[in-house]
Amino acid sequence: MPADDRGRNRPDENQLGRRRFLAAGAAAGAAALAARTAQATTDNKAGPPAVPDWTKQLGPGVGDRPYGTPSPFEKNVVRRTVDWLTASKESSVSFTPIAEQMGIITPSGLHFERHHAGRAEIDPKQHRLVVHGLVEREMVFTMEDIRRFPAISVVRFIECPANGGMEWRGAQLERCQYVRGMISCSEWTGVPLRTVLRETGLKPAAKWMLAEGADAAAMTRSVPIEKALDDAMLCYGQNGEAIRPEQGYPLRLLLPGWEGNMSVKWLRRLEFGDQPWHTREETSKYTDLMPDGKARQFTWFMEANSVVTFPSPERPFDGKGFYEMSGFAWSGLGRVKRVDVSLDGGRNWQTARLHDPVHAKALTRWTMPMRWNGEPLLVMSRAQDETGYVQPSIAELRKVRGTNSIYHNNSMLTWHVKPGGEVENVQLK
Ligand SMILES: Nc1nc2c(c(=O)[nH]1)N[C@H]1C(S)=C(S)[C@@H](COP(=O)(O)O)O[C@H]1N2
Ligand SMILES: [Mo]
Repeated sequence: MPADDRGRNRPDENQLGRRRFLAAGAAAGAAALAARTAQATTDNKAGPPAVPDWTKQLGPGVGDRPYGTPSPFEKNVVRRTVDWLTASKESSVSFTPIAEQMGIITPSGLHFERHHAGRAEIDPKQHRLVVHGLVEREMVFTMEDIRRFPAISVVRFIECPANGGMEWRGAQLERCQYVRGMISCSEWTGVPLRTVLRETGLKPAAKWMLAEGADAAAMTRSVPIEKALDDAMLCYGQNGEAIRPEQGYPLRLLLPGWEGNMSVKWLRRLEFGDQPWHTREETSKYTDLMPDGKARQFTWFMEANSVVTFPSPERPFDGKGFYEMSGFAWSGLGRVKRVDVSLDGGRNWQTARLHDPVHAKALTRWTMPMRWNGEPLLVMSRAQDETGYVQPSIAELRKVRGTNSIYHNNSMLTWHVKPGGEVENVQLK
């Protein structure tokens, strides 16, 4: 891993407060910090009292960039792929850099991508959504029709159920981006599906809905009618602008809290029927092979999960001292109620602080102040949601699920912090 890829993190003296730093009796730490500050002053040709180049000349004018992009100094905060994971770029996945994400909203350009047949590039004027089958009135909607319905916006995550799927048999990936980065969280705008279904009507026999994408995969999934009428949405907006092509422009189905696979992108068809279709994506894929050789089908919910994003393999500690540990927790069944953090591999636990807002079925930010004295740590986080469900350990999950599965590995991760501050992904027995 290149050194500039590690995103080293420094303790921020302003955030922690110099007084608290001293009050805690960290005299040695304070001396080191003072020395570092003095060094920074002599080394730095740009900070005060020096006058840097960018202060001496006019900057590029307004309108220079009609659509803004991040600073070039943030060039390492990007989606990444794992070469050996997939056979082709068209059927592949890129991971969100969750360790570098701030707050709970994933920037649209960093939303993870999972395409089965590449990204469809769709002209919204040509795009249609057909609703047919067991409805009172079969209808075809243009994008303009869909945008005329009363709109809502909600903050929700999308998570591929294969998130963590490479680690059923052991830890093997050295970035939390790869270990848990098949999740992103956006503010989605669109119309509740039930509003649109009021126009088409539903026949009493309609118990299932088939959603189909307009991409070359024509991806299809069966959705029970209860979910379609509950919080399913037809989305055309993402984080304040039109949904990105990678996320299904111009129209995607959103099934909050359920397998990302079911949130069909580039949505073109909804068919209503009296039973599920048993498509490829719900038979040969997205089923869970159990220890007895049988496969569980229709395991729709994304259960409570969490990750420590700092410290993490890509964001190690830089010296002893005070730090604010941080991470995410989420649950597809509602709100995160509590996150506990252990520094000793699960022997002792402390409850982390959850940051507002805590949305249902959304990434929730947690933090925990700590002091690191250079001792090795086994850092873990454990999420609990409002249903009372507690995130399992990998050992507990294996007892029930064995190791044949790909999907739905929501077990706790363990980061081994070494004396130098580097962080390694490990699994406890
Ligand atoms: N039409 C279509 N919809 C799709 C897919 C696809 O390949 N085609 N991939 C699915 C999978 S497996 C996941 S996990 C999510 C990923 O959404 P994202 O690419 O916006 O992150 O979209 C789902 N919807
Ligand atoms: Mo997926």
